Amino acid sequence: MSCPEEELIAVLKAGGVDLLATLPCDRIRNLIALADESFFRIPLTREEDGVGICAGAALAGRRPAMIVQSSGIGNMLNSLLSLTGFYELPLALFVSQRGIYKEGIAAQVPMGKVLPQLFDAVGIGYTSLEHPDALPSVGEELERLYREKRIHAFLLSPALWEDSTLEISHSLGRCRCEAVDVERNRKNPDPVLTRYGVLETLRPELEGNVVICNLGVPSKELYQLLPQASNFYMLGSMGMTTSIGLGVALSTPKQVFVLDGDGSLLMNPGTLATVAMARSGNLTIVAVDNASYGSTGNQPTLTAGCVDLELVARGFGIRNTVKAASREELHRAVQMPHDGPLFVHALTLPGNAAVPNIPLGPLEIKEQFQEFLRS
Ligand SMILES: Cc1ncc(C[n+]2csc(CCOP(=O)(O)OP(=O)(O)O)c2C)c(N)n1
Repeated sequence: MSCPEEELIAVLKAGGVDLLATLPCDRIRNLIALADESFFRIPLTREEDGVGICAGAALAGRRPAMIVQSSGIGNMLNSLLSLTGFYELPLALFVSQRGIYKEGIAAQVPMGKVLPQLFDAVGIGYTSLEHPDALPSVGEELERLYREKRIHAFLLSPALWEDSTLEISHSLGRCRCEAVDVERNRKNPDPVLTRYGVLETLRPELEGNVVICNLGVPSKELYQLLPQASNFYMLGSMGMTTSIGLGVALSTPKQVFVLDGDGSLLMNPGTLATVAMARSGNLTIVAVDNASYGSTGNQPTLTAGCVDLELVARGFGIRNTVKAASREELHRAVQMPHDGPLFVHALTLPGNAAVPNIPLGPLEIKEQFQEFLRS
């Protein structure tokens, strides 16, 4: 029996960690699920937010830690340096280091591989953990970093979990936030389709048009259903779907569809304000809201409880918004006449179709997409 996840949680407990801020990665889905049972855990919408929360907690005397993916470090760097490091506050970072071991997603390599050099360059100490035998050393380092009020990163190789016998059934968790009593502009229709069902339904409208698609399973599902040159499949850069779509819409007269996700939009909601300001009439954003981080194990996002993405879009100034759940509502929604950008809040059930990886590299995706734009 080997359970490095349980061992690591035990080390954190013994080290006095009393606040955990997390954003999921597929490789540490079991670790995060386990952490939920043992810690006061804050699920984040953006990794950088966790740096602020942990700084506040450290100011108040807590021993905070974060569990994130290597890509998330890119979102955190400025705050790590100009807040946590600058004020000499302690923070333990547990980083699922992608791109270094049996990596299936090429876009994980650029950030994951350079992480040690990056930490060297900015003066953040780190320990690479590749085997469960190394876990006991985490405790000593934890004690040191809280005593000396430093940031220290523990780089968790996917090899660490390779022989784990831990089995956790990933039933959809509940969002713990209180449902805020926002005045809803209309009743939310009940979801009936999964993300795949939404894409299947919208296939006739997407066909022949520019489609910018969210990373992870959404892009794989789109490729499976409608592999066309006018699709831009995101392979990384979570949070950028709508931003990319806006950039394209501002630069072509063609119709542009964005297929975004609730987790990704919550990572960069400010883009909706920019969309409202830019007023591109050729832009339709379909926010596929399955109330979860579907691609990394269905961990609930805050749309499961207190966030209504349509109200968020309206609040940022997008005037043409609509909710849709059924096939009929979806067709009607995307055909709605709109004089500025259109925001379709597609309420869906969680769940991923069993689809393979996209057999295209970034340059192939780019070149066929650019050729379509020139046509
Ligand atoms: C900066 C960053 N943090 C975390 C991840 C890991 N990650 C990849 S996809 C994903 C979930 C995206 O959720 P959502 O946008 O709701 O789409 P869904 O898969 O649910 O359709 C996460 C957390 C990442 N790729 N980049």
